[in-house]
Amino acid sequence: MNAKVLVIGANGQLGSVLVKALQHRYGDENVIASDIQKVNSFNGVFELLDATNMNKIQDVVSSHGITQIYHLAAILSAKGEANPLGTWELNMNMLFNVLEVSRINGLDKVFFPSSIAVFGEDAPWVNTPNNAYLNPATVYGMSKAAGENWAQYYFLRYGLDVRSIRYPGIIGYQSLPGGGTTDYAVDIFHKAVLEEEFVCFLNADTTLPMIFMDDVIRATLELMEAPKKDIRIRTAYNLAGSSFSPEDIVKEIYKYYPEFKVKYEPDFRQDIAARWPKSINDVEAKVDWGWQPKYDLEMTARTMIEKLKAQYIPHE
Ligand code: AKB
Repeated sequence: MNAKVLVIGANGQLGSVLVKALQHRYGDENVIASDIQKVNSFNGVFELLDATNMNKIQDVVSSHGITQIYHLAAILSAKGEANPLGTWELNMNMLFNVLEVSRINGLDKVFFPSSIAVFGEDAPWVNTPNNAYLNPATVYGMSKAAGENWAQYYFLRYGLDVRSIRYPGIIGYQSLPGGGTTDYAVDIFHKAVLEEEFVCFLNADTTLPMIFMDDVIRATLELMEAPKKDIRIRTAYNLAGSSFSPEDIVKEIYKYYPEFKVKYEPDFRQDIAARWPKSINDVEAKVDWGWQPKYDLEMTARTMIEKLKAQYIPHE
């Protein structure tokens, strides 16, 4: 049977890019993008969908004959701290609705993104293994750690084929992130290309795991298309691109903009970042479904600057 894919959270940093990749893969008519608002420029099939409403998810699944859901909607690490109980409620409620509708309708596959935010102070900070101890310190991280276990529960108990990746910070030129601790790593490139000063909310030497958007999209599709028997981890797979700090990015930016100005004004997001790993061991993803990243920092910076320049200054 042909895949009919529903993307929940299609307007987000990842969703907006993933929808295009899925349209390319399965055909525009087989990808239903959904979010709580419609973006005017969107091309394709769209449904207004608030994932806290299980009946509405059910309606969309029934009316389009959905076979797979990519559930990308969540409140991220930094924004979540403004309203811890509300964030827990929202993130968990949406996930439960997606899992239940998927179970009841016997969907083929579900994708649920996890994050490096599941790790806390007691995991090894360098080369953090997949099975490290999880004691997240943000409500977002707690919702992802719990969500991973619910994903595994639905697989073990009901046979629902839920797959998940722990995303590092995602850097892409196509869309803007919102509410995350790693958002600085996108904003800094926009400021560089606009030749404006950048105020960084992390310390210069705060190294975090990061990944380029094209690698993330490829990883997500590779995981979802891997044979079921190869998916040995039913919580979530660690995924690594490369690891770097604000000052490492600034060094790359200087190659293109030697006058670039940055000042460091760490805020509460520094405390969040300080409890996350510096680098990730993703050997299981490599062994189980053949994951290999392509973009290092140098390629990421070059591509970001080229693409953003073309967006901001199209005739140069
Ligand atoms: C965030 O910073 O909250 C996210 C993430 C690492 O999951 N980008």
